[in-house]
Amino acid sequence: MSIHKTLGEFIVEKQSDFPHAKGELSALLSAIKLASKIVNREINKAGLVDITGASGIENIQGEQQQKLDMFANEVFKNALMARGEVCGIASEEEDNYVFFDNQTSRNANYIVLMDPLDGSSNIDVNVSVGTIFSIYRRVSPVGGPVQMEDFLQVGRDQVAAGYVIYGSSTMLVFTTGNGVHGFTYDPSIGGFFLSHESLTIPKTGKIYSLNEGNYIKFPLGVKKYLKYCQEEDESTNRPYTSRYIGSLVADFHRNLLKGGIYIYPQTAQAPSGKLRLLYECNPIAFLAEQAGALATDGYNPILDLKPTELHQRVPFFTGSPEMMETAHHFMTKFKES
Ligand code: P6P
Repeated sequence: MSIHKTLGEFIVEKQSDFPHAKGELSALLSAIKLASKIVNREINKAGLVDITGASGIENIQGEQQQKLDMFANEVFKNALMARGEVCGIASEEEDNYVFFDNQTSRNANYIVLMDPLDGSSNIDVNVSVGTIFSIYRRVSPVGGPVQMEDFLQVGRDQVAAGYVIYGSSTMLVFTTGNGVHGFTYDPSIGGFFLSHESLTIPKTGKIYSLNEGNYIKFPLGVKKYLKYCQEEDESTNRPYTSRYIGSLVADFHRNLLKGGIYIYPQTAQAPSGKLRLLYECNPIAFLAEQAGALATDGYNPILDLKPTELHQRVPFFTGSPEMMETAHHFMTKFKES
C-alpha cells in the first residue's frame, strides 16, 4: 500500500529547493497546518454550534465580521506566534499589523499576511471557503518591532505563499518559488499528504469566473471580453462556461486544475476593485505565476505593484495564459481614461 508523502517529508526531501528552509520555513508551514486543522474542524461542524453567522462587529473594511472569521484569525495568529518563526502578522481581520513582542518572536525572520477565512459568508450555505497566506522575510532590523515597511513589500519578494481550501476535501496548496504543490488532509490520520505535485495550469480553458451582476459598471474592456467568452466560435471552443462560486480560493483552485480565468475588476461598489492586494492578490499571484498562469490588475503584473496601504484593493485578473492574453488585448484596446 503506497503511503503518500507528508508535508514535512516533502520539505526534507526537497530541502535544496527551499532556500529559506533551514527548518524555519518548515516550522512556519507546520504552524499553518496546525491552525488549518483546527479551523477545518470548526467549519465542518459550523451548522451544529452557534459559530456561524455575523458577530455583530464590523472589520476595517466596514464588513460584518463573521464569527468564524474572527475565530480563524485568532487560531492562525496564535499558532504563528507560538511557533516563534514569525515576528508579526497583518490580517484582513486586524485594523493594523500585529507585532509578536516576545523574546523568541521578536528575533524571528519572517512576517505573514493573511486572509484567515476568505469567502466566509458562504459558510452558512455550506460552500467552500479558504485561508490565504503570504510570507516575507522582514526588512526592518531583527530584534526590534516590526514596521509597516515589512508588510508593504512588493509581491515578487514573497518567499512563500499558499491557501487552504476547506471544500469537499481540505487541501493545503503552497509555493516557495519552486513550483506549486498540493497536500490533501486525511482527517482519519490528522495529516496532510502530497496529492498534487508541481501543479501547472492548462494554457487555455473554457471557464470564466466573475460576478456578472456588476456588468453595468464593468470597464469597457471587461464587457468586451465577457461578450467574447459568450460568442459562438467552434474553432476557439466558444461559448465558454461561466462558473462563479463567490469564493476566490475555490474559483482559483478549480481554474488552476481545469484551466480558466477569474476576474474581479473595478465595479460601482468597488471603484478600485474588491480584492486586497497584500493578502489575497499577491499570494494568489505568486501561486499563479509558479503554476504557469498570469495575474494582473488588467494591465500590469500584480507581483510588480508597489503596495501603499495595508488593506488596499486592486482589480484582479488571473488564469490560463492564453485566456489572460485575450483579456489583456480587450483591456488595452478599450482602455478608458
Ligand atoms: P462578490 C469573498 O468575499 C471575496 O473576497 C472573494 O473570495 C470572492 O471571489 C469575492 O469576494 C466575491 O465577491 O462581490 O462577487 O460577492
